[in-house]
Amino acid sequence: MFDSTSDLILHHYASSPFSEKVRLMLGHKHLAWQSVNIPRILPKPDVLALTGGYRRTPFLQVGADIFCDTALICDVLEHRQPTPPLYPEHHKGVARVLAQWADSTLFWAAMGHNLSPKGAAALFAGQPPEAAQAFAADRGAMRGGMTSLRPGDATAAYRSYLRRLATMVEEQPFLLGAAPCVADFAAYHPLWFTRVVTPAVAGVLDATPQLIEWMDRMAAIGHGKMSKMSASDAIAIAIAAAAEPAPLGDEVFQDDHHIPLGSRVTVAAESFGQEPTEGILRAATRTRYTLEREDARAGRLHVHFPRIGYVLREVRV
Ligand SMILES: N[C@@H](CCC(=O)N[C@@H](CS)C(=O)NCC(=O)O)C(=O)O
Repeated sequence: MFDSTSDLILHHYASSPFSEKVRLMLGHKHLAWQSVNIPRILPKPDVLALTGGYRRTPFLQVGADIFCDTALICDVLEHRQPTPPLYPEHHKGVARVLAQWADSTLFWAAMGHNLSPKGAAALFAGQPPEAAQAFAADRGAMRGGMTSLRPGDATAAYRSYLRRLATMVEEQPFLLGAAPCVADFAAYHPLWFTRVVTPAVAGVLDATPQLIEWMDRMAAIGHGKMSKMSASDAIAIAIAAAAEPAPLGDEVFQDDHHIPLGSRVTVAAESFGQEPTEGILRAATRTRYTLEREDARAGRLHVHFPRIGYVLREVRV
């Protein structure tokens, strides 16, 4: 059922909710993958050697191709292994819209609750106070000018969202039907963080037992076949001559910014970790940007970003 080896390399860490989303999708598709453990906070020199600036977690590496953001990783996995699908035949639009809501609105309400003083204290219990301070400083800097929900408001919203999700699994095993789809993986990971990473505040789930049963069904999917890899081996794979970036498809160039292919550009997240990646714009399809960059340690790479949620700018020299 599983390949014994795989060129899919996921750079992630155990307690990262967005990484749990991808780990479960790899399991859903019965894929084998290599696991590179990355730091939770900056500095992340090995990450930046591959991404060129993007510091969020996780990202997927295939040879010299780097895929940033889990929404793009979903598309890459679907292309690689179409069955079982992430985008159900008759509900593609609603599945993507629900997933986007879960990855943003639901996620931030859940994290506001999870990292409330009680949750955060439990998370860092037994660690020196500097660990909690360093984490808070790192995430504070990532947030920049973003407005954050206050803990009580986050918990109130989270409870409402949990009830809404619960009604969706009253009469069917997964959010949109008999099988899990991209919306289930996106809605699951913030709740997984509550239940598994910050159990001190998991009482919020008790009011919706049918959602706990859905979470058990999601957890049972597993993580596929994972083997460990070091960051230096992943970088060596990127520089290996055989790992030139994959040829770009002949998808149509969609120019929404009046920036021609071949221009020097940056791409950065709209919010939360806006460190830019700079390179030459090699593709801008309907859904993604591809930048070519040369790294002193990792060689010539293609770094791919989704359009949605990212800012493309021309670098004027
Ligand atoms: N939209 C991004 C969000 C990724 C994200 O926010 N990840 C969190 C961890 S789960 C993060 O990057 N935290 C800071 C870090 O790991 O450096 C995605 O879908 O990949």
